[in-house]
Amino acid sequence: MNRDRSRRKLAAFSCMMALPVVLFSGQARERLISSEAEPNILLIWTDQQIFGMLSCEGNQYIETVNLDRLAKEGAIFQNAFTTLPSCSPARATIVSGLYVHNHRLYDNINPSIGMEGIKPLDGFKVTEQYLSEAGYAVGHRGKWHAGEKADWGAAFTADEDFSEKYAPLWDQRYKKAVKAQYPWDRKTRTGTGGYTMGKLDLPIRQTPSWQKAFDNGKMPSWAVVGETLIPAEMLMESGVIESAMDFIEANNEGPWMATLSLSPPHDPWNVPEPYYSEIAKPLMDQMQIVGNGDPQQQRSSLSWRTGQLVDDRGIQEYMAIYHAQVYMMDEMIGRVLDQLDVLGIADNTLVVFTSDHGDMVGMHRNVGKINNNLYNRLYHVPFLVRYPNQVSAGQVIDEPVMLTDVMPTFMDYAGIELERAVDGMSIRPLLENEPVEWRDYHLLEKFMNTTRNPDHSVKNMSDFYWVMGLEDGCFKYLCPRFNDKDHNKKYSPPRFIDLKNDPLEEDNLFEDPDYRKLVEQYHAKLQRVLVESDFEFIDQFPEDPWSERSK
Ligand SMILES: [Ca+2]
Repeated sequence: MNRDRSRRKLAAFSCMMALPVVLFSGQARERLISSEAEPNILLIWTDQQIFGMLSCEGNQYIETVNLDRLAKEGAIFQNAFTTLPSCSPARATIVSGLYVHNHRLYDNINPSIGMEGIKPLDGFKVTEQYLSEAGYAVGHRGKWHAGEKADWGAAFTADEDFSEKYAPLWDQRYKKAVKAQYPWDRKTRTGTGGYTMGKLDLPIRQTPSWQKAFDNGKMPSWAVVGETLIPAEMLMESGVIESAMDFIEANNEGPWMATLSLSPPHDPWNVPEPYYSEIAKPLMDQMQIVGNGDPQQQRSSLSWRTGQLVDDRGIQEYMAIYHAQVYMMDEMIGRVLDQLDVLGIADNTLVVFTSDHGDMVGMHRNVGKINNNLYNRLYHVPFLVRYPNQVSAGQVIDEPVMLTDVMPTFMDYAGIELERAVDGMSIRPLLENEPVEWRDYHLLEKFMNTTRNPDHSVKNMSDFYWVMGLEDGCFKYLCPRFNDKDHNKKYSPPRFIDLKNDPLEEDNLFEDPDYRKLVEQYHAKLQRVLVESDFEFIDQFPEDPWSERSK
């Protein structure tokens, strides 16, 4: 691939301490007012996919030819981050353009504790609603996980468009068929032939290390690794793909927006044949476990404790299956990209590929995403953009973008004016090499033990705590709110990491006197970013990074 690195004249990640990065000063953007027709918009997201899994991102183990094609014909972003590594908060950010602390869906939806999805209150609007009102046909296929479709009126028309559930209609048909074909014992969750039913009721023949750990009885129900017996064409993802293709064909006249929401490489980690034998199995011997994080730092984290239940081979098995899932998704996504070509609409379709957040993929022997140290691996996601009509091919873009930027970018290209300011910025100037003042950091967020009252205030303040952070590719600072519960302090201490010299984030420099000045600077900058973005708990933000905090 011939990537044009020279176009980015100023490094986005100027290691900070710096003033806000001004890439170029303020020429007008008349050129961006285009007479082109509104583009179709295809948003593709997988669930829990880290940056670096695609071959265009440097992965040596698998060839992801379809997504590589997007990068080759468009732009690849090297520094795209989610702001919070959980499904519902991240997805609400994608569709709203807001930081989690502003859309306030702090954690995964859980109505039983009052954690409800985003709602169209107080002028709060999402991408799909704006586009629908502007005359777009809007279809969402697969898991949404950010709220209830009924709350959003006519923005989504078909029953399976926009639901809390994964893909309701397909899901019912699918589960019925699976249960008929693979009877299993409810109590032991195993079936004849030794398969396990994972969280999604998939019959999965686990790999040897995972079966052994499962038999020991301590494994969380989501932690399943192996080969599914369901053929690829019967997987739910195939249903999502087919349904999206039907939607695109039916609305070929355009403009339309389709969201293709795919679950893998999420747990339960499994692939059917031929992916298991041809991709996953040969990779198991090759997978390298990186990082040997201090157990003291790791033991509060479920993903580390889960990793302790299997041997090294088990970690390799999980990493290999994760790769095979990415490979399988690439093939499925390729069908939709091919359809755009067949229909002759690829040039006028803006395609964005990303993921809601990352996964530890074996780093420090962690399995999954639940780690209190908030490693970059949980935040750094793939981000590809292709729009042949207006975005030149083969670009590699280093500026730090966040999932907050997706929504304002779509609005920019669709020519829609926002009714209310959002935290994200349109990446269009980056894509079209136009002057723009750009940020030089990622904001990192995490909220724990939080539920909301109907007025959106936080319940149970004594258990509630947050971690806010900044990273800029050089250093990373995590600042937790302490409260009177000791365990919070123990679980999520402040962290200061030298990312250039310690990419595995093993050495916490927060207490190191040599870094005192830098910590102060990052602390001040984080405070400024939070003030500017109306952080509602700013009164809990410590004046001094090292002070004891109990508010
Ligand atoms: Ca997720």
